[in-house]
Amino acid sequence: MTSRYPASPLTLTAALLISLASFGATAQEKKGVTEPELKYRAGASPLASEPMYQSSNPKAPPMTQAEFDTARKIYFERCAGCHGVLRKGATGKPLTPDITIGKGTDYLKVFIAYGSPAGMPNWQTSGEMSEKEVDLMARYIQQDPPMPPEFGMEQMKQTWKVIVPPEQRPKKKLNNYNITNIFSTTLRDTGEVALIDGDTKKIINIVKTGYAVHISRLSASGRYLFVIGRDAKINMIDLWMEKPDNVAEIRVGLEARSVDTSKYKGYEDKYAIAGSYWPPQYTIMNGDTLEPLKIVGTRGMTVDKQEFHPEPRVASILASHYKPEFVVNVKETGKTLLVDYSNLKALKVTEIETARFLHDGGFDSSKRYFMVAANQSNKIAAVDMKEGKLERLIDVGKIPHPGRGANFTHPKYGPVWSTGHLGDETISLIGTDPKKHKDSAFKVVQTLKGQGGGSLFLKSHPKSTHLYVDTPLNPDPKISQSVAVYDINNLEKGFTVLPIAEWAGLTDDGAKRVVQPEFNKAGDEVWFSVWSAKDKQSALVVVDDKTLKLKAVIKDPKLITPTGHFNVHNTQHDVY
Ligand code: DHE
Repeated sequence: MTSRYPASPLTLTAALLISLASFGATAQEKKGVTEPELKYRAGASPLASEPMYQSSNPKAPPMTQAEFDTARKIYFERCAGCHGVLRKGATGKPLTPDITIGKGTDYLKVFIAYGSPAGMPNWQTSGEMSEKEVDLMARYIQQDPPMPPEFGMEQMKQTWKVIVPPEQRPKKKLNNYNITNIFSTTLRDTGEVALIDGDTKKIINIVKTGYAVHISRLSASGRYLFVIGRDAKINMIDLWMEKPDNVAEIRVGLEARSVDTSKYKGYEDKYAIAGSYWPPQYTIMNGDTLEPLKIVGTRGMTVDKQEFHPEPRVASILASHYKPEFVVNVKETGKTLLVDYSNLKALKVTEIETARFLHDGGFDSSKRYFMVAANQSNKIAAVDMKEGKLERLIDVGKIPHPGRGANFTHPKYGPVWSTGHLGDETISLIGTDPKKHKDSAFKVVQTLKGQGGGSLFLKSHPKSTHLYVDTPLNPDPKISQSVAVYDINNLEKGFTVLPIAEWAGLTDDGAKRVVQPEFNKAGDEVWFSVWSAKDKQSALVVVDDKTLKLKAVIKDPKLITPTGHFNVHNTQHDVY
């Protein structure tokens, strides 16, 4: 980030600057905020274009309707990710009128223009907002927050389409693909996924999905692929078709990130579930048509201060293998819900107190323990899926970001689950075997030093002796364009760097961020996305896991902004 300190015509007083520090954060916090963290949180919300009602607060400074609408759009594109839709505060501070009116327009203008030590970007001095826009935003955040519309059963049904009804779908697999080794690759900025044959490395189909598509998950049988976009659109793709394609779709809200399907014995392919950011709720659907069956709101009290939160977003969702339950992680309230789907008419939900702000996570190798990052608390919560209780909250590095994490057998501590961090260069290894390795269970048994902060995902495989750690959000291109690989049997040796972006051989000057290691089914090769902007070339790079040498580069003009990729077998069986 560029300097946050004044060199510009804004009228400041020393008093304003001093009080700014108290509104924003302590000097100590400043040290910890890194560019990657800011970049990662400041995603644009699809809510910007939703109609919203403006109520006027007589105490707030005046705004015309046109000014209000412009400011609202800017707010949802730039600010809502951190401060929340209703400005109640998420990873950013609360900005409700009871706080902002007291601060006044001049104070707020300084805050927006120069940023704060706690991580508020310096919108004006960085050139991202004009002085006029800063003034607009300072007045806007003193108005009552406009409320996006709710999205209930009626709205969902209006968007629900069964493109190919179950009775007209193939009775057996109609193609010759080895579907268990297909990869579903997110093409983020085109709103598509590329289905790639893992054996031949050829693109099978590019399937239209939701806006800024986010993740893919599999049905228990491995036949259906579910994809969710940030606009809360779910696409259901049938891998048995001659050319796998959409068979059903629905929108479950206005903004979302997570989807999964029922995995427990007897409920295979029966239900799908998706969580939304807005409205704050989760929806259980029929597993072969996406018909919405049950919507449950997540508004409620926070785990720590036990205060009401009006918009607790649903972060990761995973299906238990132990019971007919979905694990639903509610970000702002810091609660992990175990939702028993065996009787939707008498839904039983076990509410486990974990920590704020829950984000991503996955199972340990036995699948008994669910390990989830409470990223702003710098903790991992281990939840026992068998007993339905919190096993332990574990302190890790700064802003853990595991994806689903990586499991492997540590030569000394036995089975461990691991996470990298956005905010520092460490990788925390946590023991997960309370039977044979009681002393190290649910403790950080070893901390590895990685290439740097800005890590999003790491991966291993039961057949591999390597751990791969990406760092796509590190500000140093050398680090963001390569991955670190550790030899699991010789962790003391440190890591080897693989120059993945260089191996891709791209000729333009794109960002080439290397993101998300993902193994093939056999566990003998690892795929990476080399992610550049929409108008630049991107690629996928495949590495031989034994030799750590380049095996293949997949390039195609249609592979625009590839980010996450999901191998059918590994995603279906939670192998990571
Ligand atoms: Fe993600 C998983 C939310 C930005 C790629 N991301 C998740 C999950 C959540 C989430 C809640 C867990 C889903 C689950 O398991 O059910 N992601 C968010 C955000 O709110 C955030 C920070 C900002 C935003 O505006 O969306 C965000 N995510 C990104 C990206 O910028 C990434 C790197 C590129 C992209 O495609 O958008 C990205 N997120 C991913 C991927 C996963 C993911 C690849 C799945 C990891 C896995 O192994 O399962």
